[in-house]
Amino acid sequence: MAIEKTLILIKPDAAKRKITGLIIDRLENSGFELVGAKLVRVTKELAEKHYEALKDQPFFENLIKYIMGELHGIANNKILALVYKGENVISEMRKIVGSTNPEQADPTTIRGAFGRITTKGQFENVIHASGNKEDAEREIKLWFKDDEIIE
Ligand code: DAT
Ligand code: MG
Repeated sequence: MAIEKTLILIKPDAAKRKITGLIIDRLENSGFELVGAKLVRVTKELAEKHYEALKDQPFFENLIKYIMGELHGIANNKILALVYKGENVISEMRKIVGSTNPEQADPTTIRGAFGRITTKGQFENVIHASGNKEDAEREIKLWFKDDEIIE
């Protein structure tokens, strides 16, 4: 069993709706160790790098606006970024987070409980969690400096 780290982002819809605490409560109840936490100003460059694998998708442009907080009027494009560590933390956090489509997500998951699809078709799924080991390593490097991870 591998000790891994995973990147979590509390997305702007969650910040706007003041459910950051509820979400962190669920993450913390997993028992995994928090090893990184900070507010990040999301530049267009950071957003596009984070979602680079999706650049050809029709929803890409709105996805960038979403993660930058521009769909929700978040001042200074800020977002809360967290890193959790532990055995199989990547897949275990994905279970807690739930499916990408919030309407298909199990209602006991974070996305199932708090996510929605707007009438314009925007997925508002309240949280990001790295999908696999490669993504997690790339994403943590993108969002955090080495000395901001405390372990
Ligand atoms: P996940 O966030 O579950 O890892 P992903 O990496 O495939 O999902 O996509 C990243 C984000 O892009 C996702 O959280 C919401 C958005 N997205 C994905 N598929 C979508 C779709 N079919 N329509 C609208 N937004 C979508
Ligand atoms: Mg993903």
